[in-house]
Amino acid sequence: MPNHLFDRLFAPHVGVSKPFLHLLDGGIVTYDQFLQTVASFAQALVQSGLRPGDVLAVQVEKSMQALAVYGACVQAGVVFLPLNTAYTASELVYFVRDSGTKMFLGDGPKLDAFRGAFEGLDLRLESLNADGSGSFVTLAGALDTQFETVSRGPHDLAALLYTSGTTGRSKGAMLSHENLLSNALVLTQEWRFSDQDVLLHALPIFHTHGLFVASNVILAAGAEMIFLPKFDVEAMITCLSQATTMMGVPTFYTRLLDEPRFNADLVRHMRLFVSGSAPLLAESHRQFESHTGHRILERYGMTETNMNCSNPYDGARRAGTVGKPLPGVELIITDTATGLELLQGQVGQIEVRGPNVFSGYLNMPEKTKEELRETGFFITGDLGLIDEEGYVQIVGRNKDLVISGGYNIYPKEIELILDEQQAVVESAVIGVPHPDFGESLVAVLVQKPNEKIDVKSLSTNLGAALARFKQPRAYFIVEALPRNTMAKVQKNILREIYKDIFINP
Ligand code: MCA
Ligand code: AMP
Repeated sequence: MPNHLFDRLFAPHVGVSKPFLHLLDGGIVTYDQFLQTVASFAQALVQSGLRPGDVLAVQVEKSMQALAVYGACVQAGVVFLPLNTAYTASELVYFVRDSGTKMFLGDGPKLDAFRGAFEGLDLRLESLNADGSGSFVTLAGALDTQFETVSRGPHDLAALLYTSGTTGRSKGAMLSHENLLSNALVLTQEWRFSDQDVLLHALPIFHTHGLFVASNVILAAGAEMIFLPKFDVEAMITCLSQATTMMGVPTFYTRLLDEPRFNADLVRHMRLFVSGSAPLLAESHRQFESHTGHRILERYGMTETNMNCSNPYDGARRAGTVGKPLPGVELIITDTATGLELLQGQVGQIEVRGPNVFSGYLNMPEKTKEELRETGFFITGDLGLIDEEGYVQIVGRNKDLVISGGYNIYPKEIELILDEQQAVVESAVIGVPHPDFGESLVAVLVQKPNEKIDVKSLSTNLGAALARFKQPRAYFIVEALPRNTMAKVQKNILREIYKDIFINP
């Protein structure tokens, strides 16, 4: 049966004995072994009662098996919903409810802790542990290692990825087989990936970058990955000599630059370093080149659109730019007020259209209409310009978003919780420069008269509700928040006041 994504990315590797994954313990997983695991997992999904179009939510540690769950969903026509391992039970309940998830696959010990929170939901729970064991794997172990692929067309849903929003409510971006496949094929070609490549993979696989950009490109090229459980400088230094390429967020590169053993000799053989998910400072770009002789290739994407732009493989990779729109992707700059297209060189909102662009937010037709025009252009919320040579520069954001170590954080979500805390009148959460994470969170609080904010218990409360990376790293109590004549909080003023607190603590 034809399956748009599976037929091109996975099926060609059935029976192939070439290595696919190199694991940290020295183990190797061949393509054939991986595809057998995928098929047995697809069998297990069916056995668990999932039907094509149903949603499987997955919050597990990175492993070969975790990646195979993604393949199994594609093969069985099940919609894959990966979730950050840092999410708390209360965050998970929202995703599971909103998406109508039929089954939740979680890390064993955590799953036990979540059972109470999930009570009352019509949800099957199975485990997949960091070491590749778990009830789901046991179930699959008794099943066939072949599976009759479920037919899926280009516009069928492949994945649902939640991205936070300016209202504080996360939105489920619906990504089709075509969105994922078109982008994987374009990137493979643009970045010259072949079956000779070995990618050093240290990104998490619950986001677009590590999952679709990295893993799909490797599958499309029939290449290999050194599959690290997480980013760790020591492991990176050990493994770089075996790799030809690496993808990372800017924090990966700044951390490597701080390591004396990371030098030109170590990476002389490397073919390509790709950076994205957050702005790479022009200074880091230059420092990397003078240190290693390599120019990082910076690209720009979003959960809703996959990758939009890339600096060229051949040709000038310009520091401070994200390159040109990828083949098949149209990118325009428009006036934020009128929506009319602006001229080259003018700053406005970035809009994109192409086979990579998602079909909308689940259960949110109004929100979809606001951001996805009838013409097919998606309003990214990023501000930028196109320079005289067609390179795109991102100069800011028209959305209240903070990117910390490559993770997106919408302040509204945190402010809503802070505003409910004892003795808090109101709050403003901002992102300020941070030497490691690029940006980090600061909470500015206004105290109720005659009451005292207890920051310690407030941050404990926040810890129960929000993933660690969304928790502010500094709190300040002020008399009042600065507001403009429209009574809107002037976060730019706050950002200016606190801009040095992590740089010169
Ligand atoms: C971990 N912590 C963080 C972050 N990561 N806090 C803020 N921001 C973060 N990104 C917390 C930990 O829980 C810990 O808290 C403390 O910070 C320090 O942890 P550390 O050990 O230094 O962190 P780590 O485990 O080394 O992780 C840092 C990391 C990781 C390697 C930069 O965050 C990471 O892999 N980021 C990549 C994210 C990514 O893949 N983004 C792509 C999204 P405590 O000390 O209190 O316990 S896709 C996307 O954006 C679009 C589509 C695109 O264009 O790609
Ligand atoms: P996400 O919602 O996690 O998909 O993150 C998408 C956002 O990350 C974009 O809207 C940009 O603001 C930002 N982003 C991704 N790549 C880059 C880049 N190379 N430079 C600047 N910002 C980026």
